[in-house]
Amino acid sequence: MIASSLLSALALAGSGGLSGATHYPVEQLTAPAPLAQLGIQRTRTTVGPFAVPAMVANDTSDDNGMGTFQTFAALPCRDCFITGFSYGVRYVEANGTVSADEANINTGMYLHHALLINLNRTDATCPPPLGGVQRMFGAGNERTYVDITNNGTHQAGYYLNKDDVVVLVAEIMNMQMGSGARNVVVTATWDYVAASNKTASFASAIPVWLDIDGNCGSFTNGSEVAVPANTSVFSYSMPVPWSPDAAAASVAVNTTNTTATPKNYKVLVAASHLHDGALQLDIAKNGATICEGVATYGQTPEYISEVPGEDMPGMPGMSMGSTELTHISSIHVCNDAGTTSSNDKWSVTAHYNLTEHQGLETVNGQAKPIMGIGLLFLIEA
Ligand SMILES: [Cu+2]
Repeated sequence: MIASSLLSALALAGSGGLSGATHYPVEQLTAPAPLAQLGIQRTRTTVGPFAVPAMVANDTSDDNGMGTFQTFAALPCRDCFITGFSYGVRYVEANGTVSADEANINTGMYLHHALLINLNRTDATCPPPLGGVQRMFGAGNERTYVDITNNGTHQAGYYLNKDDVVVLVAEIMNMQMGSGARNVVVTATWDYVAASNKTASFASAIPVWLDIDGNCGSFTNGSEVAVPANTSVFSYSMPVPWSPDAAAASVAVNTTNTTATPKNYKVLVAASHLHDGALQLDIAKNGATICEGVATYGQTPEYISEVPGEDMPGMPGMSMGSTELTHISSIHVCNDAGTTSSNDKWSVTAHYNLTEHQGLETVNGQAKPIMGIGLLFLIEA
């Protein structure tokens, strides 16, 4: 709920009230060979510290333990193409250094979601005024790596202008009760290539947000949808499908060609964001599923939390032994998801089963709102 008001403020008033978090030194990483052969480099940027408040025992709100942060994003380059992206979260240790390991749910830190917003671009699915800024990339605790090139088989990326202003909005939850705020940083691993790169020529990719909460859901409700009261098994679809003709405006910004109205696109990537309790997100074109964003739980120990058992009779605080709770650790990403044209109708449907996979709950056991978001990257065909 907090993030939506921040997003709409960004859309309507710009970046005036933004705080400037520290941008830590950029780390050079090694891009895999198929990417490096195209001239693509890989770096990791780090922004923070952000103090995430602890959960409070008697706070039954959805936002108990939630910290919402917005700051200027640390960008890897200018006049360049971002070809791959993923988020991470790390702790800031007592001595001020950043932890080598990820901060994740096994140690009580949960990346609800993080978004990059380009203030100089318009959104493909949400019209202005709210969509007068562009949702550029987003993910949640699944920390999906999106590779627009599909391991070097496509020469395409998100073009970052010399003067684009990009804002990071992060919602991070501290699942530890009453332990005081913990400082974390948000990391971003970027694959990128300079526009002047001579090894290959890159096409400009358009991000497209498909949301069960509607085209402007991020701005109006933070894309959060309430869980139905009477069932734990349910599916939600986008209220109104989206057609690609609206994407023409975004293309024009990148190409300076303001008259052309492109009709055909390649869908290079289809990624998904879901909350715990989800089975999958179906991304559909004209009613036919193009990509099944299947959620997988607890693949590594970082994605498994310990839930304290019931108190022993007469011994408050002494639990009967904990149980393990698995959380979404990856969501399937579809590369090369076909083509699309102006008349196609795109939609997403999120399938949840809170009996099979426990969702996020408030301290008094109420189901928290869920999400279902598809993120496409298109290029002109
Ligand atoms: Cu989310």
